[in-house]
Amino acid sequence: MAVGEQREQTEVVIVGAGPAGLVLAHLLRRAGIGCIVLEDRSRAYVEARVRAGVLEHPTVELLRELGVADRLDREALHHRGVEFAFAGERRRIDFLDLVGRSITIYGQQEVVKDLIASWLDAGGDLRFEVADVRLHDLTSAAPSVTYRDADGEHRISARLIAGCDGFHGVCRPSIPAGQLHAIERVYPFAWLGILAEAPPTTEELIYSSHERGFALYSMRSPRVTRLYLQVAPDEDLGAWSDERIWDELAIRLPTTAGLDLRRGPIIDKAITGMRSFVATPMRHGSLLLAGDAAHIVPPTGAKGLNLAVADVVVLAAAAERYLRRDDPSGLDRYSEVCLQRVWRVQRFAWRMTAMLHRFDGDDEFGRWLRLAELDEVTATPAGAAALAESYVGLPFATI
Ligand code: RFL
Ligand code: PHB
Repeated sequence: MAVGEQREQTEVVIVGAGPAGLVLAHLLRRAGIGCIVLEDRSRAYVEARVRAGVLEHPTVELLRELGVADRLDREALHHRGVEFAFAGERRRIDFLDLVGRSITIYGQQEVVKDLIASWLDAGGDLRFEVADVRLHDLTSAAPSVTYRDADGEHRISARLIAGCDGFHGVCRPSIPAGQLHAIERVYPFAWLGILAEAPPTTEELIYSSHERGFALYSMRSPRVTRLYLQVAPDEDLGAWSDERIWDELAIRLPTTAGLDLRRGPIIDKAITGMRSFVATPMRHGSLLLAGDAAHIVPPTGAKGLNLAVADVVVLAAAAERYLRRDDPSGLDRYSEVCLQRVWRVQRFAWRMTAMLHRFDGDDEFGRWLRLAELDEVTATPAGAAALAESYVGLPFATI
């Protein structure tokens, strides 16, 4: 133990204040379980990080149950379907008609802001800008987490540690080599995403499959559009002036069918690589991985945030059983229960990705197969219902 180290104790240390860590903190508070959340970035940084926008039905219901959906209920957009554009046509599928549920459009950073505000207002312990987070003695009876801040060195002893620190965090790499198996597929393209101060001119999202590559028309509010273009995996963002981005979007999106692609100031611009990744098992001793720390899905399925929330629902139930009833059976089943959903969602996100993107080197046969698949999911009731069921979100698992 380091000299001058400040020591504390809690029931659960949560590493990471993204959607997984913050929703978990609220779930644990509801169960009366003590926790401390550690975040290496500043509050301003995490509240400004632009990412997801599509919330599944079960995610929204949970945010309501947790009492953090007042602003969402006032400001979010509710979409009852999505459109697919391909082969010069636009076809819509209506989730509400097909499966009786719909989706909600509300920016991830808005969800994060609401979760943080409510957590701190009620006196929750959330420490920003902590440095050098390390996990210790994960398979012993006395695990702990150390970190540094302006006050010096800290050690928090806990019963459980929740690794909610995203794909590039420290929790997954803390598991010894040989104890974790990683399964990965990296796609030969990336997404260039922009946020623009331009009012959307259609009501729903448009997933467009074009011979020059995929494009997605999405939005955040009645004043802000969110748009994506498929680009090369090593694309240079500097090569994309605002004008070039708008011109390319105008080519790939079906602007002749009533979509007026209004241009406006671009307020965020970034390139994101595309991968599918699963780390298994999702538990090592007292460490439970959740969200992007354990798995990544390509964004075409709009699932990463929702999957992170689904994990922590299971994690909270398992933790409660262990900490309140001294029953470790939930912890023992945690990985298996989460991975069942993870693989279903992986399959859905992979399928959306394969169906909608241009693959360099693909032959004519492959291109026709993709069009046939788009036809099937937009023109047959069974095909559309299967897609709708996955898109709006499976019910949460119980443990
Ligand atoms: P996050 O959000 O990455 O949060 C992890 C947090 O941990 C912090 N951290 C650490 N803290 C302490 N110590 C350390 N050593 C730490 N290292 C990291 C980080 O600063 C951060 O605050 O993971 P989480 O909570 O698992 O949430 C996952 C989601 O963020 C992610 O899956 C989604 O954004 C994915 N995603 C989408 N998901 C959806 O459900 N619907 C969508 O429409 C959707 N669209 C998207 C997306 C992701 C995208 N990008 C940019 C990857 C669109 C895009 C373009
Ligand atoms: C978004 O609005 O950011 C968004 C929508 C649908 C996706 C991915 C991202 O599949």
